[in-house]
Amino acid sequence: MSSQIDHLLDETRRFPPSDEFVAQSVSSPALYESAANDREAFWGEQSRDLLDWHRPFTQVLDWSTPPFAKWFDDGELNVAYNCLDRHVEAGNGDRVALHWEGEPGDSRSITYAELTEEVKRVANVLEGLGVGHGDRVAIYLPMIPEAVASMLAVARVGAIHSVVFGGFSADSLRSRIDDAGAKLVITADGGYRKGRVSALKPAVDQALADRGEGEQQTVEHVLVVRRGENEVEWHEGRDLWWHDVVPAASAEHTALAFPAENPLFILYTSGTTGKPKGILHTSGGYLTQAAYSHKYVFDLHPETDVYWCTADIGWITGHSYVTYGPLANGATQVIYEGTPDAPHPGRWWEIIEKYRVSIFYTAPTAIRSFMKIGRSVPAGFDLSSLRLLGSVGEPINPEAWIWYRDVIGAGTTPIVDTWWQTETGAIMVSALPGVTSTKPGSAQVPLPGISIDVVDESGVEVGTGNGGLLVVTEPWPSMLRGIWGDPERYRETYWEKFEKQGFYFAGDGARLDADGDLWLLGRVDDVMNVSGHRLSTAEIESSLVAHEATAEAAVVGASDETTGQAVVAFVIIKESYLSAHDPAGLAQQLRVWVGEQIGAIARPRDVYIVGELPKTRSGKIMRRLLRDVAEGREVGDTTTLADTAVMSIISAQVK
Ligand code: 6R9
Repeated sequence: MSSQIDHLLDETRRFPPSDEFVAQSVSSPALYESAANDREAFWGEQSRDLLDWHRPFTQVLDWSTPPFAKWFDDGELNVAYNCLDRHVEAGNGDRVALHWEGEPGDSRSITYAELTEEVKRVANVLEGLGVGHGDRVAIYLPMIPEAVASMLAVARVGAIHSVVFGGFSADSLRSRIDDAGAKLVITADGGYRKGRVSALKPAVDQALADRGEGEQQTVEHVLVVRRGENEVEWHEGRDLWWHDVVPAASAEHTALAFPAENPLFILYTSGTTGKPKGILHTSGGYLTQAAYSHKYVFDLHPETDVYWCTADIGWITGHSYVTYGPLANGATQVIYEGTPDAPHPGRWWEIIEKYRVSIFYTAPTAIRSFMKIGRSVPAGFDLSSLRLLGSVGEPINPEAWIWYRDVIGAGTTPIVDTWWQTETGAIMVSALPGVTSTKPGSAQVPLPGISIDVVDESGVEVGTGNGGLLVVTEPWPSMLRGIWGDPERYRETYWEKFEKQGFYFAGDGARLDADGDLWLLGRVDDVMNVSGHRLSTAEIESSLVAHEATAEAAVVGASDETTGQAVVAFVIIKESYLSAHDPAGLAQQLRVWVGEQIGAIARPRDVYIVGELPKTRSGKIMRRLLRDVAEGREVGDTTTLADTAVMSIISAQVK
């Protein structure tokens, strides 16, 4: 690891923005100066500049009871009004909000006026179903315009959405519905993925079925969009077709003002334990930083740019950089339903050509998989509309960075590598494309108004040239406000480690180079990053041991050329199972099992059946050693193992 880091830190290539780019850029060095002068005043100005407040705030930040922050606390606003109505009122109703492209090639372009009207109708439907202020709504939809409209309608009535990625299983959906106590689920019959319809409604039916004793069924209705036209079961009285109720609803709906700290959404993410955390975000601060970062990091010119972020709304990137940031800024954007390679490997480039996309934001894992296919595929399309590229989700290696710039960006576009998390709500570290000379592989500098440091275990700054832990040293507007239903876990997970200093602990390792630029080095906890998605080792282990064959399981994230990390599992099978069953094919069965239990993204790349697991004397599994095996390396120091022979046995079994 450390020789690899040294190699990275030798990176000397610099890419200053062109004079033309600087001349037209919305950002300037003055932004840094003004934030440095008075951080809170800066955020107050940004918020007033970027948003419409029904009732202006008089105080920017209340940090009197850390780690529970309040931003713009006495202000009132409506988040959906800020993303929709005000653009129509300003005369931009005819501007396209969404160019939607379905996987099979059907498409729809929806203006701000049309989207506003649709959201008003949906808001009326929600209120008609008794969904209002503070209620929770689960959204389990493919990437279709109704997904964005649903989020905004929930926000409009002051309710709280919990979007669950459509690739998650019925079990994962069920636990999220139950944890949030959702009253309504919005779903679709199915959506297109990889050239065929993948059903969604059956997973909702399953998630809502079989409530055991003591389990409460909070869901009253299921609103179903017709998309896949696949056959679905129907629960009279509970289920409603979107196309029956939404067009019939009134298109008049007044957006009420809600307090700045009104909860906006819960989004579940993996932690170090098996139970996903419901990250809670609120309204005014979240929308301020989503809009601010979207404007300055992507150098947005809403009248002329066509922006495309490839993230699904099931992830935080889809929340902040598909729904809230772009729409608050009145941007025109593309959303795409399907996979990058359906029906052909040039699909994304075809979409960029079709809509003349100018700003493109995606993940390193996608870039690396395109690199594998080769430059001849993108070369077949006209990508000359692109003027800015972004990256998110995991470190982007310099090779992929250079390929992205050369092959997709014609060797001229700036690249912004954006570091942030579900918990931070919006981008925290990134170049500003009209200001910063970019450096391949480094996320570089905190945004104006954000304070980041790299410290050692005791919270002392490590200084340039050294590695340590990434911390955020001052509260920021879009910071999480807590973990749904578990304030203690919030404090423990993020604030306890540096309680004395009052730093937020991000869980990432980082290093500052001689220029003071940040290099992200991956998670320091038991969280893996597969294709930019966070997965917990504990959650997959608990799924594996839930299988009748498994006695014990250990999961590690092993480096993978395409996906960044891949899930590799080591499993001990029960004697009793072996005496009654043939173990052939069991590894494959376990892979499928995890996919069914959690979702396809959690399916292990490899499952190794082993006789023992490496443990310390206190019984802690030494995942570091298993990672050595999974990555085909010489196994490291085994002296703290209870049984030092165990690693050579495992290595032999894996080969
Ligand atoms: C936005 C998002 C957060 C974790 C984070 C870190 C990794 C995200 C990164 C990056 C290096 C970047 N991460 N962006 N690492 N460079 N530009 O991905 O949120 O799904 O919560 O994941 O992803 O490890 O802690 P989330």
